[in-house]
Amino acid sequence: MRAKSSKANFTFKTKLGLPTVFLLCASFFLAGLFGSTLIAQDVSGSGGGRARSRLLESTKEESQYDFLPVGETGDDFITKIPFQVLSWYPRARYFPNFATAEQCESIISMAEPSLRPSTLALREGETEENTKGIRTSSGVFISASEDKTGILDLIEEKIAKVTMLPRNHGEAFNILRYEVGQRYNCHYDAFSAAEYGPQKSQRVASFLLYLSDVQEGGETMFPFENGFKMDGNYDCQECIGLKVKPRRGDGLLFYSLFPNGTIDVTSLHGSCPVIKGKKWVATKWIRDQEQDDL
Ligand SMILES: O=C(O)CCC(=O)C(=O)O
Repeated sequence: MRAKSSKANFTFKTKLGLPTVFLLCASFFLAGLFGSTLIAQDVSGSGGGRARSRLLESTKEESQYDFLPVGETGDDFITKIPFQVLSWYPRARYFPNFATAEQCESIISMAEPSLRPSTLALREGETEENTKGIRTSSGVFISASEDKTGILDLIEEKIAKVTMLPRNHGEAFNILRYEVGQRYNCHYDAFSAAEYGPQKSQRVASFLLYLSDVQEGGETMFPFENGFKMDGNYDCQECIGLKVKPRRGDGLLFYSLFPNGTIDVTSLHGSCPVIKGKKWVATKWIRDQEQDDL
């Protein structure tokens, strides 16, 4: 057997000649190198490793799934939106690459000329004066219908898909910019009747779309995550608990209410001060009732 195979090799080399074999090997090597470079360019040309998964999201996997008949408002395709569960207390999910870099840039350009100092919903006895310093960002409200580019419309539709909360329950996007030292102290997005009086509707969930990376600081923090520090001895300035680092295009969803409609106390959250860089984020609050200000 051994002798036979070495004879076969010998015949192959002598028929083609050593220079031809060398040329063939070299061309296979070059073809492989060229091909892999092309593939790598395709990935990095759209923004590196994270961009690759962006290309894969929301794809229609027609061959992989056996589709069911859909209702009037259903989709005849499968949507893939990757997520990571960050916590059950509060119910928080993270969505890498929820929006593209271009979409984020466009939202920033739309918002930047109209920014004003951010405001707060005031409790009884609170005034603008005595709440100064709690929320120091600038912001502007923009609804999807005001955005002629259609980007906020797409984002809003995607948020509705991941929350399964109807689009018309959402407030307009609040686009926020935090500069160095700016923050939002710990607070609830839901309004307790005891503190804010009776409400026409209640905030159920919040979706934050990070429009920029932040070099240092600026995390969204949940100091009471899983009941931690809930004895009242916490200092929001410490920036503790579950911290979500802003990365351009990523999304964060959390629920302020339990399924029974009561406020989840572990949903207390805030924005750590930006230490280096700038933070841009688009917040969408989603309520239990339709919103008529859209
Ligand atoms: O900027 C953040 O990370 C948090 C924003 C926030 O808490 C809010 O807008 O209610």
